[in-house]
Parts: sequence; C-alpha cells; structure tokens
Amino acid sequence: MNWPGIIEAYRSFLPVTPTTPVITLQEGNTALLPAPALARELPPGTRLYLKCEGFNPTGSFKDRGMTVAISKAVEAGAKAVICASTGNTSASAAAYAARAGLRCFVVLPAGAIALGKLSQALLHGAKVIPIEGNFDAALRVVRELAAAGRATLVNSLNPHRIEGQKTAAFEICDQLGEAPDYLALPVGNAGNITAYWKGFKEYYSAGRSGRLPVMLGFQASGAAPLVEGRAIPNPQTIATAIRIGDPASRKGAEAARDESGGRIDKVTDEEILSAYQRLASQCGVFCEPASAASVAGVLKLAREGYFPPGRTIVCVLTGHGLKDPDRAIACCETPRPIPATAEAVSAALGA
Ligand code: AN7
Repeated sequence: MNWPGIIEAYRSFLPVTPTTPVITLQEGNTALLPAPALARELPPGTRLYLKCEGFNPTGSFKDRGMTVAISKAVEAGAKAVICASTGNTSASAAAYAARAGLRCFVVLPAGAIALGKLSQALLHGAKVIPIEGNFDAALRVVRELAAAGRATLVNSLNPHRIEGQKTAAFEICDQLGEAPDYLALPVGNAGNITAYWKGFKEYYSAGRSGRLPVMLGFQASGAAPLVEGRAIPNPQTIATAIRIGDPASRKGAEAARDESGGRIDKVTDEEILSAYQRLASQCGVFCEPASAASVAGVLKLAREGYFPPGRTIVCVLTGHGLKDPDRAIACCETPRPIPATAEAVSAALGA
C-alpha cells in the first residue's frame, strides 16, 4: 500500500472535510522499534520501544502537525505562513509551504539553530529571519505579526498543529494493539505532550484502545520551566530544539501530567548526551540530542526505582540525528588520515 499520510489515515479524527485540500508529504507511519539493549537496565519483563519520529519526511514529528496546519491554511485562502522555531518547526513549515505554493516566514534565534534544520528552511525557500533573541522572544514577535494579519501562524498555538500531532498516539496504539503503560517524550514548547495526551484520550473514548498511558515529559535541566514552576529568562542546553524558557502550551502539559498521574522531570545535558550516544552505538538509532531526553529520563526514573516490572514503555524520538551533525562530530574522536596501503589500514584496524 502507498501510505497516504496522516490526514487520510486518520481522517475521521481530524478537522477536515471532503473539500479540504490535503497537502501531504506522506508523513506518519513511523517505526516503533524495540530497544532490548536499553531494556536490560529496566525492571525484568519491561518492553521498551522507540517511536522513531525522525523518520518523517523532514526528519521530525512536526510534519504530522504541519500537514494539517498547512492544509487548513490553504483551505482558508492564506497566502503566507509564519513561525518562530528552534529549527524543526521551520524546516517542516518551509517544506509543506513549498509544496502548497505558500510563502513562508521563519523567525529564528540567531546562532542557535542546528545546521541541518537551517539548511532545510533555506533550501525549501522560506524567508529566514534571524533575531537577536531566544525562541521565546521569536514567538512573541510572530504572535504579534500573525495577530496583525501579516501571515497565518503555524506554531503549535495553531490548534491544527495539535490535531495532526495527536495521530502519533493513534499510531502507537495501532502498532502495539493497545496503549503503552508509559509514554515518555522531550518537552520544549509543550505542544507535543499536549497532542499525545489528546490523542490517547480520543482513541480511548472511541474504543480503539482499552487504557490510557502515564505521561512522562522531560526537559533539559537548564531549560526546565515546567519543573521549576516559573519561566526561565535565559534557558541553556546543548539540546537546542528544547531550549525554551516559557512554553506556550504549559497548561496542556500540566493537564497531561496531572490527569495521567505522570511526571515532568528534568535531565542534565550529560544524561542527554549519554542516552544520545547509547541510542546510536547500542540500538542503531541516530536521533538528535533533544530526542534523547526521553530515554535519558526513563533511565533516570528507572535508577530511582520508579517502574514496576513487566510494563510497556514507549520513548518518543522526536527528531533525526542528521539534523545536528556538529553535535555528533563533537561527541566523537575524528580519525586522522593514514597512508593508502593495506599495511597501514590493517595496523589501524587494531587487534
Ligand atoms: C526534536 O521547532 O519548538 O514540546 O520550534 O524539535 O512540542 O515544543 C521544536 C521542539 C522535542 C519539543 N524534540 O516539542 C521548534 C520546536 C524536538 C523538537 C521538541 C522539539 P514541543
């Protein structure tokens, strides 16, 4: 079957009509990969899965929300869209806007966007506007410009983004045959945790799953407004995707946590980088640093004795590792060139 994208796959759950133009890059249907190498550190009988959202067309989960947001923008007659971004939203908005023939404006914190993401926004033809400020400042600016009618806002404050992103929860239920016991994900602006929780609740209400998961959100320790209970004016973390100090969907994240009996916790950059390297070297999965916060968080809670045995845990890996090649290179030793002879290479292979 040629997978049609998330709008056709989950049409009855989405705000589309037969006349809505469907702008799709055939997003969704991403792998749910078992991770036995990491499950060994969890209680006996734990089934650990990675929802590989980096396998989406632009390399992140944002595509699920963007297909709906851009389709609805076209339906409403928009000519231009605008977003603030730590990178992935801008890459996705640029690609879907290109496909729809819309203009796209992206406002970015200067110098704080991973190289892969910036290259996507530029090549897809978005107008890229770096600002002297962080993501939170960029979001304030684009909200003001969207309110003034300059362009349609496609940040996750746009409810169509949340509608699309909730389909990841549907897919996990379909892939497992049931909702997991725990769903772990990184939290930045908090749209995704809001969307997953909405999706799990809607599937449960529709009788498509028989239970609801406990929601576990993880922020970087230098950018953890939901853990500290206050906005962080100058958030810092190597996980640039989640370097956000004042999440727009704070209330949605708190509701997901409280209604599910879950937690929002923080992990250090060291814990994030350790999980990032282990996912690559032990599981064969290259995700971006922010994504590894979900695994780092689960390993942290496991060390604290949080999980009982025999449970199913899904960690969402929100973006692809190739988004941020500089970080991967910085983590590893780059080998020096040697002579092009069998002897030299053989010696370099070691024992
Ligand atoms: C890889 O692109 O906010 O909690 O502007 O790129 O829904 O914000 C990205 C966020 C997690 C956090 N993982 O999701 C943006 C942006 C990755 C991300 C998040 C982001 P939200």
